Amino acid sequence: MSVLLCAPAKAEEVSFSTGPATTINEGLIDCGWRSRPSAVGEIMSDDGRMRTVPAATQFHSGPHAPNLYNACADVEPGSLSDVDISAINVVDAGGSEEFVAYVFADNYFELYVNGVLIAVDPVPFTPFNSSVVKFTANRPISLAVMGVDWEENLGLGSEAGRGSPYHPGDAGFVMQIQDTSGRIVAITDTNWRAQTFYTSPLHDRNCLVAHGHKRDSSACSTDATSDGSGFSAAFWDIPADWMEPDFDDSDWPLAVAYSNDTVGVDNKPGYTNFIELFDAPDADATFIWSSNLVLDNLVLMRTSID
Ligand SMILES: [Ca+2]
Ligand SMILES: [Ca+2]
Ligand SMILES: [Ca+2]
Repeated sequence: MSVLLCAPAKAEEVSFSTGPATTINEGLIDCGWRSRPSAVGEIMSDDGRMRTVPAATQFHSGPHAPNLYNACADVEPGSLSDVDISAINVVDAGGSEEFVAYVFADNYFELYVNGVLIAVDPVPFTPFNSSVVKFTANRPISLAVMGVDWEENLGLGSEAGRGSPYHPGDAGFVMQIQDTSGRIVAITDTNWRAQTFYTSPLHDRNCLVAHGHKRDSSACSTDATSDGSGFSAAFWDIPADWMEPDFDDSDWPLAVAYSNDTVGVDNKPGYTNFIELFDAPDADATFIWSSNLVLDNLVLMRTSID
């Protein structure tokens, strides 16, 4: 048999869907009035593939990250000094050196260390929470993060807000990692790689520039509307081994940094109560994401620690 006769599937090819997804889960958690429902949907893209929106996650199978701040769990310390870090369980990522990671995601993250899933965000959508994850691993350490900007209008990348039923929200991911001496060994910065795999809403598909690893939606509208029900979404297949230490991410774009003001954290105590971590003066972790903080809703990010 000749494989040359078969055109190889182009893994980086974009496919589109139109309109709302079908809800398959009304909400991964229930946090009452304080929370937007973290619903999950499915929609068929034009290539005949069923897509899970905003993302297929391991929320039910992965280890939930311990809380730094989580109003859903009534964990609301006023500062780091009110948190007993020594009581946090240590996850084994296949090594002996111990580390602690502090994480804030808008809205959801899954964290892999050396290919091992060590933490999933316990609050997929809102209220905004933060996490503290202790793990053991051997250097060099590969870090791989799935970031998801959750959505209320499934498949349409938007939620009710600011006077519109179809307001496209923004995203962002920030993390700081220390060793046992308290030395900061990793922060989110523009040395990371970041690639989008789900971009929505697209008022007009032609605004998207998609060639191979270039996925540029900067020409696309981010305006809220009164009716976004007919908008499109763009999908790219996620490589099965994207979280592995030896995955080649050299074709992915570098992460883009976003300011606290742009992400809008000033009213989020899961962040502001811990600025000595997230805005450490000697090593200020910055919010990172792909090139479009608003429209790119499932972004994979990678870096490594020597
Ligand atoms: Ca969250
Ligand atoms: Ca910062
Ligand atoms: Ca968004």
